[in-house]
Amino acid sequence: MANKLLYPRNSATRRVVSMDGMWNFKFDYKQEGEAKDWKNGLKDPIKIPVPASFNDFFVDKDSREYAGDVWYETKLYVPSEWKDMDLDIRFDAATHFATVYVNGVEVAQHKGGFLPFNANINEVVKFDAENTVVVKINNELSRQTLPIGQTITLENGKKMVKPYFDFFNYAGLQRSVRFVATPKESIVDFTVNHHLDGEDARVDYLVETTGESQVYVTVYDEDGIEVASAKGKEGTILVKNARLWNVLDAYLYTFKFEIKDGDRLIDEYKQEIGIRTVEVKGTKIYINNKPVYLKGFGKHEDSDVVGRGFNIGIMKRDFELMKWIGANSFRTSHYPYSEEIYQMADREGFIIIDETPAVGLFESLMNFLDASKGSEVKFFDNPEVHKETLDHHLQVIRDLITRDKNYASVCMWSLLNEPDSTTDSSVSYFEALFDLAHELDVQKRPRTFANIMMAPPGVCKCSHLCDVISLNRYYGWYTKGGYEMSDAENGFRKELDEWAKYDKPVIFTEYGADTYSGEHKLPSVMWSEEYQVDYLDMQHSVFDSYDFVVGEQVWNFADFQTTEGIMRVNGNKKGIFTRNRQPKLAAYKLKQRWESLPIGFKG
Ligand code: BDP
Repeated sequence: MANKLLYPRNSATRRVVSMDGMWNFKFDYKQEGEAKDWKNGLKDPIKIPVPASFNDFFVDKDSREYAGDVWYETKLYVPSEWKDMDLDIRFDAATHFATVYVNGVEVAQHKGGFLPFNANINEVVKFDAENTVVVKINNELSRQTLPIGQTITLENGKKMVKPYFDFFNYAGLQRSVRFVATPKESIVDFTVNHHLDGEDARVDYLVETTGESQVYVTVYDEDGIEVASAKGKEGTILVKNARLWNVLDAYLYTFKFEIKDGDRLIDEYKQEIGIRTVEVKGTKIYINNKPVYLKGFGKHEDSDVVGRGFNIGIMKRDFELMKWIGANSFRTSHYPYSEEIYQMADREGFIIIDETPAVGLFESLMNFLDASKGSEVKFFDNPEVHKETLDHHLQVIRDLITRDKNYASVCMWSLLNEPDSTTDSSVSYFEALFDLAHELDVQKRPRTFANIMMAPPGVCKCSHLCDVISLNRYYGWYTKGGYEMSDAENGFRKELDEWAKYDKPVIFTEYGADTYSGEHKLPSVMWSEEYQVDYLDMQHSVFDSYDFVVGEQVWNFADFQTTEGIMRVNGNKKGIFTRNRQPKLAAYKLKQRWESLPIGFKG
């Protein structure tokens, strides 16, 4: 039985109650929460908002940098009307480990900070009464967590995380929490796969339920008119004259799934679904049999004050900016994003490269910056990586595909970001990931991973596994920046000449230059807004000379928070927009370029 990951929705048979708001909260500095039974409730707590990262609310550094357990608590009132239903608390995410207690009893444990899980409370719930919900969350990093990092203890006894990645290790209940009541016999999951047939579409579907009663599927168009229907847990629906989901021209049908016993409705679940196909042929990517060129960004879920907390206003602004600038795609670098973002991408017609949280798979005793110097490159030589880390990675892929498979916007899976793909020991690890993604995804979407600069053709041992090759490249920034830019360009072209031999589509999932907003200089110098423009011009002239380069996603959409260090000025400044979502000079240049490139560029 699939993990219950359907997005929580009210329907004729289902009840969803938001648990977002102010929760009680405590740092567990002395690691005493277990011994003192905080699972029963918190004494002298402070208040904290959910959803949000806890880090940036506080004015002291110990709170912001805190590593270890934190405890959240709230009350949940459950009416007895729902006593015959299946009762779950649905966490959209809890970063990175969570243990959930209801009325003092442990009801769930979950590893991984960016995918949903349920805590079933059937056995412990008190009806017509307040239930105490306590969540213990741990944000420590290790070689077995995704993302990867280290947790050290300072001489003063305080713990500190050392991420092997370039974004702040925000944590807490960063996404919504909901109480969900579903019928005992219910729809657990469904999967759709699309085929185009002239003007029509055939949609294969599979519905998973907890019982044996009859399943019905009805499809409605955007005007609410019924256009097709079918009966049974598995089958094919014919949608005549189908209006397809196209890039920046989305169309969403509503699929209604029902379980019925005669006329009695047992369960109902509705979801908007875009009908489209995705395919790779030769060096091109096709959506609905038409070649597409990807324009857009690597992003982060990151904003002022709430950190990585889902922020519906920031989401709206980001989509408006992406439309303004002429983008058509983004990568969920470097972890699966909040589900609302995929729903918005479905509605707006954006292509998503959906990434796992597998970042930092590079051996380094220091941090991300050392890793990127390639000082030590033996991550996959470590046997334990092939057990616990791989097991977790495979579980993340299972949950990611279960959660996101039906979104039309999701057109590619990115299984890792900048791993050490240069050793023989990496190959079997990668094969396991690529095989699993292929097996689980009925739509057989292209698989990729974001390749790091130190793994060029001939050195990378895993690129052959990719359906699309994704490159993160910084010629003219990390190598040969400034007046050496012409040499950078030559090196860049030499590398691309080698990738040509793979005969696969190549996209750039990262290229960018740190740019301090408001810093101007003519002629340009590195870090100035003018330099970001010069840098992008060079990159684009290179991309445009290679027919197999079919996508460009600038690093990054906006400035974002990182760990402090000598390479970062209160965060990474490669944004085309500032952290508060205002344009830098390069935004206008990109807008000019992207508005002039047709969707089928190089097709
Ligand atoms: C790449 C990483 C990304 C970093 C970026 C950078 O994939 O997370 O933020 O470089 O250095 O190595 O800006």
